[in-house]
Amino acid sequence: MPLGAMRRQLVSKATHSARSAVVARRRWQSTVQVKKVTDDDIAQLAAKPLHPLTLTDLVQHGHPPLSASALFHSANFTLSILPSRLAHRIQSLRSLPFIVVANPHVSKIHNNYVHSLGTLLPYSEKRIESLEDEIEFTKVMADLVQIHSNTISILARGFLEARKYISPQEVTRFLDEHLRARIGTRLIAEQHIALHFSSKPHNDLSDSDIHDQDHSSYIGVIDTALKPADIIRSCEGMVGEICELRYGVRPTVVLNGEPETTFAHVPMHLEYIITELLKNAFRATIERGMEREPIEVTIAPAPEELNKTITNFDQGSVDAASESDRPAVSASGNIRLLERSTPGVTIRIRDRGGGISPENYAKLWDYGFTTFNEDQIDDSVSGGGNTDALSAISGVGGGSSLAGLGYGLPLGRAYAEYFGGGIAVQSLWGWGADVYLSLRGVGKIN
Ligand code: ADP
Ligand code: K
Ligand code: MG
Repeated sequence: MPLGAMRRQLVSKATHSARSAVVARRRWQSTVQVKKVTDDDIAQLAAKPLHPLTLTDLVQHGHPPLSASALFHSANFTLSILPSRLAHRIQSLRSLPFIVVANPHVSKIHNNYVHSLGTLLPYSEKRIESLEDEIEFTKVMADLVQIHSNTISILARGFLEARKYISPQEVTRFLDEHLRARIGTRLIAEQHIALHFSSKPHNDLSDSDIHDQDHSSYIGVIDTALKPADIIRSCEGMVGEICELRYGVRPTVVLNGEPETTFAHVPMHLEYIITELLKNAFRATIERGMEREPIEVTIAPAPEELNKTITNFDQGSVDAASESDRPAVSASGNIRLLERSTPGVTIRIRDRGGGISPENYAKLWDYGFTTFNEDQIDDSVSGGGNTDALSAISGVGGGSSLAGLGYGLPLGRAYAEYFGGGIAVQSLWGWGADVYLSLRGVGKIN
């Protein structure tokens, strides 16, 4: 098909009525081919050395809109690293105690990985060099992102059901590796999808659109001028809504420090972390009946010298080899954009919710550790309500519950550490908690 016709077809697919969008999406998903995955396939792929993801990988194709050849390059790069990553995850799931893998929820996740590998295998022998293939491949990426979107709540349910057969420490060890690797895999797939939709061939771009894209702060899923204050305000609204709907009260947030700060990061990641930290602070505040005391959020840009280099790995993941510092950006066109922002930021969230007991403090980072008990929070507000741990889980992802999974802190820290940041919790038992979230700008170069 000539390029112009292809472009028109895609644009009409992407922009027309909701009805045709639904039809298009259904067709989009149902056309993904799946090949049978053998144990040999898995063993061979898992034997390959893993490519540790770096920022350079994500921005190497240059600033959008990408040309067709840069887009093919992105697809081939993505294709060169995903199959072995998936194979490693499958092996890691298979090495859990048998009775745990046999749990229907854990086994569903295992099967999802096998399915995703099966959708990639048909491509493993060829290079993507035509727009047709690239479109098909992007469908595979969309399928991959979609099928794994509920992984966390499903695994949480599985491990909760299997808790007699596996210790909290073993669960934490497995999930720390698994969920960190998942962050990288999703990032690679989502980056290709984002670059696809903002590329020249797949967009009916006029000259002025191209001009707009050149001035956009986005490179795929990375916002090179991300403003934490905006994310904090929108997460405050969302978490406040949950409080209001479920408990009839809404703590407030006072934002201070340097709210104008911007830096380069992945907005989806910051949003996840801030939501979890605010949920914790709001919950503690409500349980203590301290809504009159605002939660104080301070934004402090990191001093220049703190962020000389950028490293960006699947940290904590045993199968991702550590790598020495690499330059952040090789694609020269991106350097100008990346330098506009500060090298990093620390955000302190201070609440008057009573802090954390010394006994619980040691368990904060265990996946599944929670003190959430909906009755308690209901009692401290108005009374009523009765929810067990399993039904609280259904709130995850949808975000309709303030807590309950016990995954907020450890997973939040995994996201923060992914690009070299971290989370530290200080507790003044009987008074309140200070949570320090530090993040490095993913694009700072020297
Ligand atoms: P969850 O919120 O689902 O319980 P988290 O990992 O987010 O899981 O937090 C684990 C536990 O840490 C909470 O149940 C709570 O006991 C404690 N915690 C976290 N943040 C705070 C805070 N700001 N104040 C008091 N306790 C906290
Ligand atoms: K926890
Ligand atoms: Mg929480």
